[in-house]
Amino acid sequence: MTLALFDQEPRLLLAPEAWLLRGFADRDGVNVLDALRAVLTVAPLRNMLTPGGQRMSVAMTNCGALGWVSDRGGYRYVHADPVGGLPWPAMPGLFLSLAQRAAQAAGFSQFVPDACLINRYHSGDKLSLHQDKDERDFGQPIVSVSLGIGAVFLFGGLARKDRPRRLTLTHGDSVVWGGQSRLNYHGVAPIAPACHPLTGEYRFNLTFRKAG
Ligand code: MD3
Ligand code: FE
Repeated sequence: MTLALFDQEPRLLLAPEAWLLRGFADRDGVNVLDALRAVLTVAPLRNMLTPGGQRMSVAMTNCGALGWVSDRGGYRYVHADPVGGLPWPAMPGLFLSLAQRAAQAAGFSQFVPDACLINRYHSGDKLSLHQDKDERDFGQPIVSVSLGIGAVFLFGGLARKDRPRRLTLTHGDSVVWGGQSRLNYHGVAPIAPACHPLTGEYRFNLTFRKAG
């Protein structure tokens, strides 16, 4: 129970066409995590190799028609899970509706994601500064949903040298990046050890994209 007086501004403009929706997924958190657990039994989390041959600290998997993968051959979207060769599990209806509602709240009314990348972070895990540019149409926004323990998100500019802003993302926060901010550099600082009642020592991030 949170007193309304203590609520934060629910819709914060981070940059042109980039919105932070604090607590957007709060009411769906338990159900999203239930659906997530079902996905993970079909497509287990794994630590992918970067094209340079380094093992990523963040564990990843996907649901939806397309899944993002990285290996010695590079970054790409594929229809089948390389672990087992079967199609990625379908995107749960709740994931799709959550992503579409978040996109709508940020002014993107026609978002139909076909890919959901699932990232799991533990203490010390990080994601180096990068751009998301493996998708076909940069006119499509990206929706992210954070669950579990918090993270310091690094939000840079269009050039790698632009000093990133640091933004703490906590359970239920959603961010929508589109238009002029679609190709901004971003990353996640090393995760501090913490515990969340619903996810234990982990942070999960769902990233919804229209990849194909
Ligand atoms: C800013 N994941 O998997 S998406 C990724 O917390 C990734 O795991 C982040 O970056 C995470 O590629 C959350 C955040 C994101 C996605 C696209 C963006 C931020 C963005 C596009 C432009 C600017
Ligand atoms: Fe990214």
